[in-house]
Amino acid sequence: MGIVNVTPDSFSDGGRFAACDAAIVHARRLIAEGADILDIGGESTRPGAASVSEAEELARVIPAIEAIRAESPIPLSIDTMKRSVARAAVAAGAGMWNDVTALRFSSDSLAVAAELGCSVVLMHMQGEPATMQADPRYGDVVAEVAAFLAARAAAAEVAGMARDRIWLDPGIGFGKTAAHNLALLRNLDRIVALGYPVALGASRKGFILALDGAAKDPGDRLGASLAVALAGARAGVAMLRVHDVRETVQALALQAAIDG
Ligand code: HH2
Repeated sequence: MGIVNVTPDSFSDGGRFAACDAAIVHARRLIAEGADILDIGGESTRPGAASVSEAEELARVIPAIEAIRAESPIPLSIDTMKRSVARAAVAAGAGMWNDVTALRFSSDSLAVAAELGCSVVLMHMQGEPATMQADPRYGDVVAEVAAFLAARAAAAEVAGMARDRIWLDPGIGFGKTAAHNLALLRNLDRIVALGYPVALGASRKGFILALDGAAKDPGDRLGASLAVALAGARAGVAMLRVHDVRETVQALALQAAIDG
């Protein structure tokens, strides 16, 4: 899964159109590099990130989804907490709703996802993006994340979602210390054992700094991101959410060739 962010604030002098244009160019590149699916997001969930209004988020992601859909059949995912954005994105051609709140943001998110009939990614997060990294605590992080994901998957099935459309994600970096993230990465098989396809997003994330203090620039975290991708694939993770598609595809191909 290649990451496409449509966030105008990340471009020094760009407006909405510039961000959409840049997102389409970026999407073309990720498709050429071998992405199987693109995750389109219009709101950063970075620790401390400001939230974005519904109108603004729609204005960012829908034109990008329509433009990519017009030129490529690649599966698309919408990365949003908002059911209205998910609804519009599915109408524009997205087939997956990736929700970092595991469909808890609105009381009827589960029902909307069931109605849309799309695939969903249910991710674990402790707290909220603005404050989640302040002081994350767990008794047993792996057991608690697994129990949360199992409960959300069960709730999704009760709401009417087909089991094979439900993906689980341990939420690396979402209300977790570096030690919590490493414990989850060491025990991915326990998330896989829940019986749903598992997605993993660790690409360029901040916990890598705990192992390489010099990697202050996220673009400097490729080696660690590839290490996590390979470990995830070995543990049975079915979808890797990454920035560096070509390098990840290459690393996975080599691992598969070695494994025979
Ligand atoms: N991480 C981010 C956003 N969405 N979705 C899933 N399923 N899993 C993740 O780990 C995940 C996610 C992180 O978002 P952000 O910090 O905004 O940066 P970027 O989108 O560039 O990764």
